[in-house]
Amino acid sequence: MPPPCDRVWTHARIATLRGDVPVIEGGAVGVRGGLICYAGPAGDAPDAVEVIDCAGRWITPGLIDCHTHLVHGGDRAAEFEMRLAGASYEEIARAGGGIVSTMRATREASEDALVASALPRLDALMAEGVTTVEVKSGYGLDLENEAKMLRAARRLGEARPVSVATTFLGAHAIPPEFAGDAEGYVDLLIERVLPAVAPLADAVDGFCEGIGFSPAQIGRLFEAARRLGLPVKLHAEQLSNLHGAELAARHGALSADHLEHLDEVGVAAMARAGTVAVLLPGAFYFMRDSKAPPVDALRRAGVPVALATDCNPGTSPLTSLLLAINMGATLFRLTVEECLAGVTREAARALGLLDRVGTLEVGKSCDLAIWDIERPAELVYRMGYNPLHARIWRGR
Ligand code: DI6
Ligand code: FE
Repeated sequence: MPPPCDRVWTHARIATLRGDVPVIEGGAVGVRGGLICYAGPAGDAPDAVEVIDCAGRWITPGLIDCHTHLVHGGDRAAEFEMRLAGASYEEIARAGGGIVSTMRATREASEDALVASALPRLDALMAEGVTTVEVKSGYGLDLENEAKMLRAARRLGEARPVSVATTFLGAHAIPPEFAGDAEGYVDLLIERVLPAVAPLADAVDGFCEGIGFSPAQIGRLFEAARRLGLPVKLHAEQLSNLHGAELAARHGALSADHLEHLDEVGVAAMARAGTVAVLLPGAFYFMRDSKAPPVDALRRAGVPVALATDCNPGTSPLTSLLLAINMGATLFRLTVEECLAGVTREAARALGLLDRVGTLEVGKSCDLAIWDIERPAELVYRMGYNPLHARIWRGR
């Protein structure tokens, strides 16, 4: 007899997201010490101290939002109005708005204020079953304020029952004090900021774009990150094709994100390196983009595809991962299976956390979303409707 579980959820339909047994009808999930100790047919489930009858509901892994900028000061509603009146994102950025306007608001905010303003956004994600969220810095753009953002991000995980992965995005924009001297700013990041914030960051990211950083600058940053043992990821090919995805793949990146302008060479490089394509349909929608990422080419090459909100004040003020997957299906033509895998298994892979979360398998964290649905397609199909019945993080 196996030792009893702390708790078993039974009479459930289970989308395990495992390749071999994707769905278990009449299934059960058991937890012991916060980890899954059973996922299989209800009839064979071990005894448990507490048994919860799911009455036929679906259980999926807890959702994972693998690309967010949840922590930031202020908002950009006024810029949104300027864009409605015809200004472009790049025009606004070049005129001192854009990322730099959020930088000012973020520098002015205390760490406590950053935590307080991010919590409602986090709560909205969690209300839809999110159990792991990635949070980037990138609106501080100096040592003091990047560290403040990363500390605020880590504190979100103390304030709520959710796992937080932090990413250092110092190379998000060139701060005004380095105007015209991107190289000097990258030197500062490499020599001072990155070594100091490394203990607060789980990965390093950059914005490789005409209005951001060149591939050569990102390459220097990535070398420094890897010397410190930090994995890398990249905002690549969002507005133009600078071959950032290839660069990221060459550095063994966990993911390359956005990818609207990705070409076949970039796809092949990502496939070889096992770099996840993180697609961000909220930004595509909000920016009224017309060029969708090359989903067919990614599929053909076997590149894993994840989906995320990109929650940020400028290009994707989106706090619904369910709406993100609806957009992934409608705007990018992903299948229901791809959408669900994109916010569970592949999102875990994009964070380097697949050994701990993302599928329902013995030994992984017992992070569950329990849904009032008849079939998984409902999670993707509805817009602005939340069928979450219960959310379990580490077994409770
Ligand atoms: N790409 C994005 O979509 C966000 N950052 C990035 O590099 C936009 C961030 C912002 O406009 O505040
Ligand atoms: Fe982003």
